[in-house]
Amino acid sequence: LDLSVSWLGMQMASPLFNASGVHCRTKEELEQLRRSAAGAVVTKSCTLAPRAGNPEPRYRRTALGSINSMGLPNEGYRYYLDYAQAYDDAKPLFLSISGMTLEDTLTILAELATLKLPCLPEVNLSCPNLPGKPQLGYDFAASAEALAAISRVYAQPFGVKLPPYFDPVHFAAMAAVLNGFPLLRFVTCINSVGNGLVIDLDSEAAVIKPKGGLGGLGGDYVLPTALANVREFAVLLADKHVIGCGGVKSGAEAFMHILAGATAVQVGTCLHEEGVSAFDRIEEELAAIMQAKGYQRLEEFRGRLKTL
Ligand code: RRO
Repeated sequence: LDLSVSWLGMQMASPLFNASGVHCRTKEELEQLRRSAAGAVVTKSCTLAPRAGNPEPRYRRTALGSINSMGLPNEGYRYYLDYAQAYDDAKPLFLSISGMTLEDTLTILAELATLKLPCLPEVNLSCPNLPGKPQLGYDFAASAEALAAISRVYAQPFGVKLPPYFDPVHFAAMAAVLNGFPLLRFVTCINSVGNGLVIDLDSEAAVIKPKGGLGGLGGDYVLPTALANVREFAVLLADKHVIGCGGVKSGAEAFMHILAGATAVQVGTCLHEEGVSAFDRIEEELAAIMQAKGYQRLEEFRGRLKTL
């Protein structure tokens, strides 16, 4: 049985890796991912300057997943460039970038372009948790302008992290934008489902402090939305890769993401709750499902979703 994935010239021993934001803020956490069974590593989204993020509590586990309004706490982009500079491992490394403005993102990418670092950028178009700042991915014209500017300063392959979309018209509109940029080689679907409200019945209170309790949902809440986004973009972006993210907590959901068309699959909420041993467990479960179904390689079922 072979769980390996080859894409964009990279080799992954497993299709599973962390979702940006989870277990990847510090070098210690990144090293734990590098040494784990994960097939790749992606860093916490970075900004020009280090950020403390939003006031706590800002993450809560719930029965069906998680809600967060972290507010982009990170060590500043130079910290992650340092990590990438010292990185010496065959396991692919992705650098997530989420400037507070487009100019900041361009500054980071322009610097990255001058360095020959062993990492691929995942530009975050979808942070839902910055008070007063909309998710860029929901503004198609602004996304097109951002991608044009990115392509000018960074003439190398890159990817974007997208927010969830909820209407076929929006899938088509965003796909038309994305297909205009040949250096855009992958999209990661989905970021958290933004601005949910989890209420604690006993205390009659929100469970996180920022934004009056609003935060991004992950886990079981989002699996069908994530699968729909993976499926639609896998069909609409025929010569790009889709990385699945959302609701993966066992081999079953990983299999579904790949069936929907995902090249590789990220784990967020479950990794946050379980730690890096989640990768060993989910890989074993995925292998067992493939074994039971008679599949030996991921290509044998990737994108082969049946419709009725
Ligand atoms: O840091 C966050 O609050 C955060 C980010 Br940047 C993101 O892209 N998605 C998310 O759920 N939280």
